Amino acid sequence: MAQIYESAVSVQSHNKNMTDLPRLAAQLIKAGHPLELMDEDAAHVPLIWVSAVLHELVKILGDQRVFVLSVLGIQSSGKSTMLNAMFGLQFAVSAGRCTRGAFMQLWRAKFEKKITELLDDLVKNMKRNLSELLQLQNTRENFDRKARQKEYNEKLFNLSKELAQELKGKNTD
Ligand SMILES: Nc1nc2c(ncn2[C@@H]2O[C@H](COP(=O)(O)OP(=O)(O)OP(=O)(O)O)[C@@H](O)[C@H]2O)c(=O)[nH]1
Ligand SMILES: [Mg+2]
Repeated sequence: MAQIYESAVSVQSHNKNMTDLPRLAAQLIKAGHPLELMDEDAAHVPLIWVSAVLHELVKILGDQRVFVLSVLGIQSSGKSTMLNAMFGLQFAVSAGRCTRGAFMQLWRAKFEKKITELLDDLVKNMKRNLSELLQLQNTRENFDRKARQKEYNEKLFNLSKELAQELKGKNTD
């Protein structure tokens, strides 16, 4: 499609079918199909085509935030495996080289929900940690109080013992 469109543009063709091509490609991208950004066999990036498709895609998507994540790496370094694992995509994975060129794919993410879930988890964890901390503090205070009470009782007992002995001594004098 890229070659046909760029040829048509180069001869200034205003054929409606030709000018419709980027819009059709943008619809395919929105439906989840990948777009070839670079044809590695020809070592060529069809800039006119890619720009026209992206322009149409922006029109279709409207005022939505689009984050771009680029993954570059040497052959068979696990780029596709990582993207598939992260986003549930279906890029071909193979021990030998399986991708030629560069592709882009649109992935719809519901970040708001994810952020809410993350925040909920964070708050839950924080609450759990805080209650564990309070429990620990209470146990320690309890323990300290008991230890202090025991110490006080022993002191009292010893003092009364000493007093009793002293009194006994005085009585026998
Ligand atoms: N041991 C190990 N193998 C991996 C890992 N990630 C991917 N692989 C394997 O490495 C091979 C290449 O993985 P791909 O995901 O196809 O690599 P790629 O970078 O997309 O390759 P090209 O698109 O051909 O450049 C596959 O056999 C994967 O199963 C990893 O973390 N550990
Ligand atoms: Mg790959």
